[in-house]
Amino acid sequence: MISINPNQVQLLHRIVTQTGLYQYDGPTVSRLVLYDSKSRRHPTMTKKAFQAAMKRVFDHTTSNLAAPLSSSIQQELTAFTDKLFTMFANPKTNKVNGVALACGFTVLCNGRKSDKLEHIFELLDEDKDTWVSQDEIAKFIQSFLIMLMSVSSSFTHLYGGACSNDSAAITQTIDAGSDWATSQVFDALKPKNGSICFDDFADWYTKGGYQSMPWLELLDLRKWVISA
Ligand SMILES: [Ca+2]
Repeated sequence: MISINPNQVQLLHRIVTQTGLYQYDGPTVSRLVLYDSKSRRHPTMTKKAFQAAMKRVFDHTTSNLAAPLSSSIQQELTAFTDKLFTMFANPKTNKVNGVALACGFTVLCNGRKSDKLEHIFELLDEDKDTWVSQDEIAKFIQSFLIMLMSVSSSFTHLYGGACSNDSAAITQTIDAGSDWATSQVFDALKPKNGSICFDDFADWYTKGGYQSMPWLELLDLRKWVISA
Protein backbone atom coordinates (compact mmCIF):
# COMPACT_ATOMS: atom_id res chain seq x y z
CA MET A 1 0.00 0.00 0.00
CA ILE A 2 1.29 3.41 -0.91
CA SER A 3 -0.22 6.55 0.52
CA ILE A 4 0.65 9.89 -0.98
CA ASN A 5 -0.11 13.18 0.72
CA PRO A 6 -2.17 15.48 -1.57
CA ASN A 7 0.25 18.34 -0.85
CA GLN A 8 3.04 16.21 -2.23
CA VAL A 9 1.16 15.58 -5.45
CA GLN A 10 0.86 19.34 -5.74
CA LEU A 11 4.63 19.57 -5.38
CA LEU A 12 5.08 16.94 -8.08
CA HIS A 13 2.50 18.73 -10.23
CA ARG A 14 4.36 22.04 -9.88
CA ILE A 15 7.71 20.45 -10.68
CA VAL A 16 6.61 18.53 -13.77
CA THR A 17 4.44 21.33 -15.20
CA GLN A 18 6.34 24.50 -14.30
CA THR A 19 9.69 23.12 -15.44
CA GLY A 20 8.09 21.81 -18.65
CA LEU A 21 9.36 18.30 -17.82
CA TYR A 22 6.02 16.63 -18.54
CA GLN A 23 6.20 17.75 -22.17
CA TYR A 24 9.30 15.64 -22.88
CA ASP A 25 9.32 11.89 -23.33
CA GLY A 26 11.45 9.34 -21.50
CA PRO A 27 14.04 8.78 -24.26
CA THR A 28 14.73 12.53 -24.55
CA VAL A 29 15.15 13.01 -20.80
CA SER A 30 17.20 9.80 -20.41
CA ARG A 31 19.66 11.04 -23.01
CA LEU A 32 20.07 14.26 -21.04
CA VAL A 33 20.50 12.35 -17.77
CA LEU A 34 23.09 9.96 -19.28
CA TYR A 35 24.78 12.43 -21.65
CA ASP A 36 28.23 12.33 -20.03
CA SER A 37 28.23 8.66 -19.26
CA LYS A 38 26.70 6.97 -22.28
CA SER A 39 29.94 5.34 -23.39
CA ARG A 40 30.29 3.58 -20.06
CA ARG A 41 28.39 0.42 -19.41
CA HIS A 42 27.41 1.11 -15.81
CA PRO A 43 27.52 4.85 -15.42
CA THR A 44 27.86 6.08 -11.86
CA MET A 45 27.64 9.73 -10.95
CA THR A 46 29.34 11.74 -8.28
CA LYS A 47 27.34 14.56 -6.73
CA LYS A 48 28.97 16.95 -9.21
CA ALA A 49 28.08 14.79 -12.22
CA PHE A 50 24.56 14.35 -10.85
CA GLN A 51 24.11 18.12 -10.48
CA ALA A 52 25.42 18.65 -14.02
CA ALA A 53 22.88 16.07 -15.27
CA MET A 54 20.02 17.83 -13.45
CA LYS A 55 21.14 21.15 -14.97
CA ARG A 56 21.14 19.61 -18.47
CA VAL A 57 17.63 18.21 -17.96
CA PHE A 58 16.03 21.35 -16.56
CA ASP A 59 17.92 23.82 -18.79
CA HIS A 60 16.50 21.86 -21.70
CA THR A 61 12.92 21.53 -20.44
CA THR A 62 12.73 25.20 -19.37
CA SER A 63 14.28 26.58 -22.57
CA ASN A 64 10.91 27.02 -24.31
CA LEU A 65 8.98 28.39 -21.36
CA ALA A 66 7.37 31.80 -21.74
CA ALA A 67 8.86 33.07 -18.47
CA PRO A 68 11.86 32.01 -16.37
CA LEU A 69 11.21 29.86 -13.30
CA SER A 70 10.08 31.77 -10.23
CA SER A 71 12.51 31.72 -7.33
CA SER A 72 10.09 29.66 -5.23
CA ILE A 73 9.95 26.96 -7.91
CA GLN A 74 13.72 27.11 -8.26
CA GLN A 75 14.03 26.53 -4.52
CA GLU A 76 11.59 23.63 -4.63
CA LEU A 77 13.46 22.15 -7.56
CA THR A 78 16.79 22.36 -5.75
CA ALA A 79 15.29 20.76 -2.64
CA PHE A 80 13.74 18.04 -4.80
CA THR A 81 16.96 17.21 -6.70
CA ASP A 82 18.98 17.27 -3.44
CA LYS A 83 16.52 14.75 -2.04
CA LEU A 84 16.85 12.64 -5.20
CA PHE A 85 20.61 12.51 -4.85
CA THR A 86 20.34 11.41 -1.21
CA MET A 87 17.76 8.76 -2.09
CA PHE A 88 19.53 7.42 -5.19
CA ALA A 89 23.12 7.55 -3.92
CA ASN A 90 24.79 4.38 -2.76
CA PRO A 91 25.62 5.17 0.89
CA LYS A 92 29.01 3.45 0.61
CA THR A 93 30.26 5.25 -2.52
CA ASN A 94 28.03 8.36 -2.41
CA LYS A 95 27.47 7.88 -6.16
CA VAL A 96 24.29 7.48 -8.17
CA ASN A 97 23.67 4.77 -10.76
CA GLY A 98 22.85 6.64 -13.99
CA VAL A 99 20.55 3.97 -15.40
CA ALA A 100 18.51 3.85 -12.19
CA LEU A 101 18.26 7.63 -12.24
CA ALA A 102 17.13 7.65 -15.88
CA CYS A 103 14.52 4.97 -15.09
CA GLY A 104 13.26 7.07 -12.19
CA PHE A 105 13.03 10.20 -14.34
CA THR A 106 10.92 8.36 -16.88
CA VAL A 107 8.17 8.31 -14.23
CA LEU A 108 8.00 12.13 -14.41
CA CYS A 109 8.04 12.39 -18.21
CA ASN A 110 5.43 12.51 -20.91
CA GLY A 111 4.16 9.28 -22.43
CA ARG A 112 1.85 6.32 -22.08
CA LYS A 113 2.54 3.63 -19.51
CA SER A 114 3.39 1.01 -22.15
CA ASP A 115 5.79 3.33 -24.01
CA LYS A 116 7.50 4.25 -20.75
CA LEU A 117 7.87 0.60 -19.76
CA GLU A 118 9.32 -0.28 -23.13
CA HIS A 119 11.84 2.54 -22.81
CA ILE A 120 12.72 1.44 -19.27
CA PHE A 121 13.38 -2.10 -20.55
CA GLU A 122 15.73 -0.64 -23.18
CA LEU A 123 17.59 1.27 -20.49
CA LEU A 124 17.88 -1.78 -18.23
CA ASP A 125 19.07 -4.04 -21.05
CA GLU A 126 22.60 -2.65 -21.07
CA ASP A 127 24.06 -5.42 -23.26
CA LYS A 128 21.20 -4.95 -25.76
CA ASP A 129 20.32 -8.63 -26.14
CA THR A 130 16.60 -7.88 -25.31
CA TRP A 131 16.84 -9.93 -22.07
CA VAL A 132 16.58 -8.33 -18.66
CA SER A 133 17.69 -10.07 -15.46
CA GLN A 134 16.03 -10.19 -12.06
CA ASP A 135 18.62 -7.74 -10.68
CA GLU A 136 17.89 -5.33 -13.51
CA ILE A 137 14.12 -5.49 -12.91
CA ALA A 138 14.76 -4.94 -9.19
CA LYS A 139 16.81 -1.86 -10.11
CA PHE A 140 13.87 -0.44 -12.06
CA ILE A 141 11.30 -1.13 -9.33
CA GLN A 142 13.62 0.36 -6.76
CA SER A 143 14.08 3.56 -8.77
CA PHE A 144 10.34 3.79 -9.34
CA LEU A 145 9.67 3.55 -5.60
CA ILE A 146 12.46 6.04 -4.84
CA MET A 147 10.85 8.52 -7.22
CA LEU A 148 7.47 8.08 -5.50
CA MET A 149 9.10 8.42 -2.10
CA SER A 150 10.83 11.61 -3.15
CA VAL A 151 7.54 13.34 -3.90
CA SER A 152 5.76 11.95 -0.89
CA SER A 153 6.03 12.77 2.78
CA SER A 154 3.48 10.23 3.88
CA PHE A 155 4.63 7.06 2.19
CA THR A 156 3.93 5.25 5.39
CA HIS A 157 2.71 1.83 4.45
CA LEU A 158 4.27 -0.56 2.04
CA TYR A 159 3.37 -4.21 1.86
CA GLY A 160 1.41 -4.11 5.08
CA GLY A 161 4.07 -2.78 7.44
CA ALA A 162 4.19 0.71 8.84
CA CYS A 163 7.50 2.44 8.33
CA SER A 164 8.79 5.50 10.08
CA ASN A 165 10.10 8.52 8.23
CA ASP A 166 13.80 8.11 8.92
CA SER A 167 15.86 7.50 5.80
CA ALA A 168 17.34 4.15 6.84
CA ALA A 169 13.85 2.77 7.44
CA ILE A 170 12.64 4.20 4.14
CA THR A 171 15.56 2.68 2.24
CA GLN A 172 14.93 -0.65 3.93
CA THR A 173 11.25 -0.48 3.00
CA ILE A 174 12.07 0.33 -0.63
CA ASP A 175 14.60 -2.52 -0.83
CA ALA A 176 12.19 -5.01 0.70
CA GLY A 177 9.36 -3.78 -1.53
CA SER A 178 11.37 -4.00 -4.74
CA ASP A 179 12.72 -7.47 -3.86
CA TRP A 180 9.21 -8.66 -3.12
CA ALA A 181 7.69 -7.18 -6.30
CA THR A 182 10.52 -8.52 -8.47
CA SER A 183 10.15 -12.02 -7.07
CA GLN A 184 6.41 -11.89 -7.88
CA VAL A 185 7.35 -11.48 -11.55
CA PHE A 186 10.09 -14.10 -11.64
CA ASP A 187 8.24 -16.65 -9.49
CA ALA A 188 5.29 -16.41 -11.88
CA LEU A 189 7.26 -16.53 -15.12
CA LYS A 190 10.06 -18.92 -14.03
CA PRO A 191 12.25 -17.98 -17.03
CA LYS A 192 14.64 -20.77 -18.03
CA ASN A 193 17.60 -18.48 -18.67
CA GLY A 194 16.87 -16.32 -15.60
CA SER A 195 15.91 -13.33 -17.74
CA ILE A 196 12.72 -11.94 -19.22
CA CYS A 197 11.93 -9.67 -22.18
CA PHE A 198 9.52 -6.76 -22.37
CA ASP A 199 6.68 -8.84 -23.85
CA ASP A 200 6.94 -11.39 -21.01
CA PHE A 201 6.61 -8.61 -18.47
CA ALA A 202 3.77 -6.84 -20.29
CA ASP A 203 1.89 -10.14 -20.63
CA TRP A 204 2.39 -11.03 -16.96
CA TYR A 205 1.23 -7.56 -15.89
CA THR A 206 -1.93 -7.62 -18.01
CA LYS A 207 -2.90 -11.12 -16.88
CA GLY A 208 -2.99 -10.27 -13.18
CA GLY A 209 0.45 -8.96 -12.28
CA TYR A 210 -1.09 -5.53 -11.83
CA GLN A 211 -2.49 -6.86 -8.55
CA SER A 212 1.07 -7.24 -7.26
CA MET A 213 2.17 -3.77 -8.33
CA PRO A 214 -0.90 -1.56 -8.76
CA TRP A 215 1.35 1.52 -8.37
CA LEU A 216 2.77 0.82 -11.83
CA GLU A 217 -0.35 2.62 -13.12
CA LEU A 218 1.27 5.79 -11.75
CA LEU A 219 3.62 5.63 -14.74
CA ASP A 220 0.82 7.41 -16.56
CA LEU A 221 1.00 10.90 -15.09
CA ARG A 222 -2.34 11.81 -16.66
CA LYS A 223 -4.01 9.50 -14.15
CA TRP A 224 -2.79 11.28 -11.04
CA VAL A 225 -0.78 14.42 -11.67
CA ILE A 226 -1.67 16.22 -14.85
CA SER A 227 -5.42 15.90 -14.31
CA ALA A 228 -5.13 16.97 -10.64
CA1 LIG B 1 20.37 -8.03 -21.41
